Amino acid sequence: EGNKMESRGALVVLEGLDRSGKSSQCSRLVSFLEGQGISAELWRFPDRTTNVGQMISAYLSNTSQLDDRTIHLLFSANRWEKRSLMETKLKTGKTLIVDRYSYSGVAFSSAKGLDIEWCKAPEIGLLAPDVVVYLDISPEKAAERGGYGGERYEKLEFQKKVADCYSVLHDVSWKVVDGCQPMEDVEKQLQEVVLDCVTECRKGKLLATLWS
Ligand code: NYM
Ligand code: MG
Repeated sequence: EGNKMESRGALVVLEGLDRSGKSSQCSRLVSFLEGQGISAELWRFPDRTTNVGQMISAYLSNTSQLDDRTIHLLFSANRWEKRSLMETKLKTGKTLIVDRYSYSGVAFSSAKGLDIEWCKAPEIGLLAPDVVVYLDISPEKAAERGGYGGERYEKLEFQKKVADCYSVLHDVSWKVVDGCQPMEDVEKQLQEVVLDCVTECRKGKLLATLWS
């Protein structure tokens, strides 16, 4: 029998340009939390393991071509197909550290010129993160970091547009961490933000939905 009063986990989202250091920081964060006795899991979007995720992956690796709105909706569907599992995990006390979420969806698609409100619409009703951490790095610095992997979107000119779109989405609740600092410093700042967030959720902060 589970304890019905068990506190929920926190929904933590890391956002940023390609090569901003999100993926490394997300895994470090999960290890850190587990070391603190906080049950946590690493999630990422796109989740390439599902059927939808495989279509996205083929698009990103340029082995398939899709209309801009079509791929936008697939990215969104990839979050919708995980929504109920996400909610269950949070309610059973797991903290989820999520590498990209709806903000990537909106920033990357609106960087192509799609209307931002149109981009946000399919995200409405997804779970709202308890905290969004933006790993801030200039597109130029990101490009210098050992180059990109060669997927679609991994081009300096496009990343500049993505950075502009993120700055439009950005609100006061976001925690901005300077991604150019030494890895250990970024790590420390993230730990602080996330521990505070976990505490708030344990105290009963309600789970909300997008777009808020
Ligand atoms: N991306 C990611 C989108 O365009 N829309 C989305 O909704 C999400 C979640 O996919 N360049 C883009 C951003 C990345 C690319 O992500 C693959 P990653 O984190 O490199 O696997
Ligand atoms: Mg990538």
